[in-house]
Amino acid sequence: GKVRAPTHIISTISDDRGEEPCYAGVPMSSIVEQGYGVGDVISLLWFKRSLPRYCTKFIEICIMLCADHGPCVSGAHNTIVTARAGKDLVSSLVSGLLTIGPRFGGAIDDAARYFKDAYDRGLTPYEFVESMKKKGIRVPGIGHRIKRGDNRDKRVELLQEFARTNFPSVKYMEYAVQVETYTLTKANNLVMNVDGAIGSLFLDLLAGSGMFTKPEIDEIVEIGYLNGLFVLARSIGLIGHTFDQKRLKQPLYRHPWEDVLYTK
Ligand code: Q5B
Repeated sequence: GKVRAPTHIISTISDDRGEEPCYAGVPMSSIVEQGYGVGDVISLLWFKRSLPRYCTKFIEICIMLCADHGPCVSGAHNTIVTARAGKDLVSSLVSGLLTIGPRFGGAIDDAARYFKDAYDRGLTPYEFVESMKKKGIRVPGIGHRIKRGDNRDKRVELLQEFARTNFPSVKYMEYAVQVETYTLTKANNLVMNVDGAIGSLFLDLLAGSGMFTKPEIDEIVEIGYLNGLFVLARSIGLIGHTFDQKRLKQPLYRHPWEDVLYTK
């Protein structure tokens, strides 16, 4: 009989063999003609399904809110220095992207993991935060260099407002808010940050939309899809910073001696 030659790659998200490319089985002409947005494309290529409009709108809001946060944050700083060293777009972009991690922008997956585990196990915010402290782990999604209890992050408020109006349930977000209420009693900078807001709200999207089974949710949280939202979004800003530096013909950056503590 017929013997199928073994393949070296398995792929399940897209196919370019026909007349037009398909994303998760949806042809490009449908994507364009039916007015799909970038949230729909992310749904198809990352989650392999079409999600309801409020979910894709939420994804798009995350992308817009995280696209940039000024020139002083870690990622933009690296990109600016690299562009000023005369490097090309891709080098400038990746040098900024490489700063995304547990402290900067890449705490979304861990925020989702820890908030989910704590909520599902019925831990009170006090028990959760204190158990993290005992383990010496900073609560992902909590804390910011410039935002404070009396100067909240507007992006967090906008995400929460959208979810409270559009999501069927915001139980994980409300739990994260309770965690924040407790951490704010410890220090004024321990506010919920944009990573914590996206992490907790994405749990609500996954659990409340009815579009994912429990094993699928566990797999998404375990693999860690959500930092991808920040990586994708911030690429927009980092590319902008590269063009900005080139347009401004900025010279090689050298950090001033006065701003370094030389010590033995
Ligand atoms: N402490 C974000 O730290 C930051 C604590 C904590 C318990 C916490 C810190 C942190 C978790 C990771 C996270 C995402 C490093 C942040 C982002 C995108 C951005 C960025 C932008 C954008 C800030 C002072 C004292 C110490 C610490 C304690 C701090 N955080 N305790 N849980 N989470 N958060 N990252 O201000 O007793 O003195 O030793 O790691 O969620 O990246 O705009 O810049 O869009 O670009 O440097 O918004 O919170 O505070 O390190 O001086 O700590 O607070 O243990 O206690 P800071 P530190 P003690 S959003």
